[in-house]
Amino acid sequence: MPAPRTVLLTGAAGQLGSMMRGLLPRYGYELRLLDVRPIEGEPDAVVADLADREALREAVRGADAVVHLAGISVESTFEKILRANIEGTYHLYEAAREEGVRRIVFASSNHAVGYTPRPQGDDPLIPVDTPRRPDTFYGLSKSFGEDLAQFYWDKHGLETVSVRIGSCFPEPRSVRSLSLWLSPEDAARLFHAALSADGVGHTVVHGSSANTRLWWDLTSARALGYEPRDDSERYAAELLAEQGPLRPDDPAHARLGGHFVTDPPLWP
Ligand code: NAI
Ligand code: 15L
Repeated sequence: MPAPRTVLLTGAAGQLGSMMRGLLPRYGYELRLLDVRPIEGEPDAVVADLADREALREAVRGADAVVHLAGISVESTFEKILRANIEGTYHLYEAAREEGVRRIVFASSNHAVGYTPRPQGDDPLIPVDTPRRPDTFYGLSKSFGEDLAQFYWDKHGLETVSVRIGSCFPEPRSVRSLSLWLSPEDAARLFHAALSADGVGHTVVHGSSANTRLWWDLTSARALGYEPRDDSERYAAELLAEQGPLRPDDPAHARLGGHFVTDPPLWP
């Protein structure tokens, strides 16, 4: 596949989207922006809901690839998750297929495998083919997105890299996220690798920096050419002093998904 140049960034108004708007052009991409919310200072951004197939078709037309960040990014009611994340991602894939887009980078999440016990002691890192164990309706929608991506590759030859993002914020916010943190700069490195690697078919990768306390295996991400440069360890002393160490007897500390595992489900 020729190196993509024009990339549609969905969810461009969000916190990750805003950081990627600043970082991805450094790799030579020309970004088109889409979000259901207007973006200040970006008059050309497409303001559209993922339910609007026509708007999606127009937005992807002529694009080489899509970085799909749009959607509800935390737990919500099943109805809202269904509309934005499950149906919305389907609409995006259909628009991409209809317009001949060759590759999507899909923002999956650690919450697709949130019930997985975190490694303790000498336990091995969690492999990327660990069974999916969603911890929320939100995590279920990411699990669906990964299956959708596999289906569109097998059925239509539309490639996807599903990035199971750990925790991507300017700085880690908790002791748990010392293990899962993906720095914004490493996120851009990983998205660039996912956009530019050859022959990805459907590849699932873990999205974290090179954290000292890493819980999951980055081999499939590195195989795309991703070379993380950041490590959350420089935040460890302060976060541990504030929050104390993770307790193995606390279910929210013992599973990958953290409090998403123990929070009660949201009903309409
Ligand atoms: P965010 O909530 O800040 O941004 C999501 C964006 O999607 C928002 O700007 C929102 O307006 C837009 N959006 C929501 N529903 C939409 C719809 N129906 N149509 C069009 N746009 C819609 O979330 P954040 O943190 O920027 O995350 C981006 C993506 O990465 C999300 O898909 C999230 O699930 C995923 N992710 C993020 C992680 C993180 O640590 N930030 C971790 C794991 C996954
Ligand atoms: C996610 O999937 C969320 O989108 C983000 O807001 C964080 O909660 C992150 O996971 C996390 O697990 O830290």
